[in-house]
Amino acid sequence: MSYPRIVVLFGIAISIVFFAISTMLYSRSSLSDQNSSKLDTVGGHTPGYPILKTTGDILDPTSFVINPKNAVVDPMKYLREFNYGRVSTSSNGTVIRDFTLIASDQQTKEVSPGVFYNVWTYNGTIPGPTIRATEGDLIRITLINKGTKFHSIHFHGIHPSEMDGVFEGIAPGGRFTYQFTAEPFGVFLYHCHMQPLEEHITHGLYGVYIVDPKQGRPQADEMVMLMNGYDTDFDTENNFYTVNGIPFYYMHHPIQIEKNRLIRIYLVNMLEFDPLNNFHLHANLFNFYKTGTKLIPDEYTDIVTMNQAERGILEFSYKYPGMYMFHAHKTEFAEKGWTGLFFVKDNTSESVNQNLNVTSTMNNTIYSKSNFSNATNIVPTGGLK
Ligand SMILES: [Cu+2]
Repeated sequence: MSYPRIVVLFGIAISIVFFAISTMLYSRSSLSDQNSSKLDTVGGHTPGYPILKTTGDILDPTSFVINPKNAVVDPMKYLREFNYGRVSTSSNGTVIRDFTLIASDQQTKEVSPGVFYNVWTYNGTIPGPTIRATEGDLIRITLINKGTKFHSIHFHGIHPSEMDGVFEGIAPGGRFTYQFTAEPFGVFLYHCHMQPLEEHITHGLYGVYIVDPKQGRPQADEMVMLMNGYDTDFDTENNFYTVNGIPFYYMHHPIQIEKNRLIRIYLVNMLEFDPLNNFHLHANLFNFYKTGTKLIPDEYTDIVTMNQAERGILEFSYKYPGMYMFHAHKTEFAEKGWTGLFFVKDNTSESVNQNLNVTSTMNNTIYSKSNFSNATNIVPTGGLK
């Protein structure tokens, strides 16, 4: 046997032994790792599944520290704030409601802790103020454009062509008064309709418009929820998803409601770029009134899915006290901010669930109402109930 041949055979033998030993060691370490805590931390997922990719987005921030002055909105105030306008009556008895909306497009606001974004707003907030009237009222909305681009307001509902806010843009420095009768009753939206449309919408020029039926609806704890998103890196995909303007806000500040009390949510989907969005309620079901244009519910369910601009009214009450989640049942949206909590209180026994209110007490000081009322850039529409 020649010398080189011995070297080759010896090399092969060494390789086989090395392979056998390493295979044995690998399988041993795999087994032992299943019992160690090492793999438990892989993206929070079961070993073997891909690690959660965030494309650099911030997921639920553990310390929620937006300075209220920098925030796009105070979500707790927005939740139950309905603007009824400056009210007067015409000679024939028609109720007239006057509103003022100021469009701006040069502010930079914090949409998630540490993430600043050029917001375009009506009256300084995203979403813009909720406008509310009763069917048959005459609505007059004066838009003052304090921005640098053409803007308009396009209302959903029934009105003449020239009040549709589509063909005539309001120039920077200009103003225009939209005037129409509130009809029919239901939940609607308004938004800027200037081109490029997706740019004007994704930057924040939208809000909710509610028309009440003449006979009213049953007494309830009423709230508005508008679903949106923010594309903070301008790739026409959203990086953050929210209900009422700030990701995860209601996770850190649960919405307090009472046991057995009727809750009514006016829900609107304004999400740009993603074709669908939805709302799922935990441990409960709700009556759903599509577009709110009928007094008989269309569905009794725990989830409703909407395309952009779709909306409806949800009615429910909680039978048991405690903390309940609501969120988009599109996991990506939920994990990027569209998640919140209801804290159902049993007023008949105050002590129940005191210890459940952990997350809300944690951050109340940072986001207190008094801090928000000091914010100077929020413009009144001219009428709160
Ligand atoms: Cu616009």
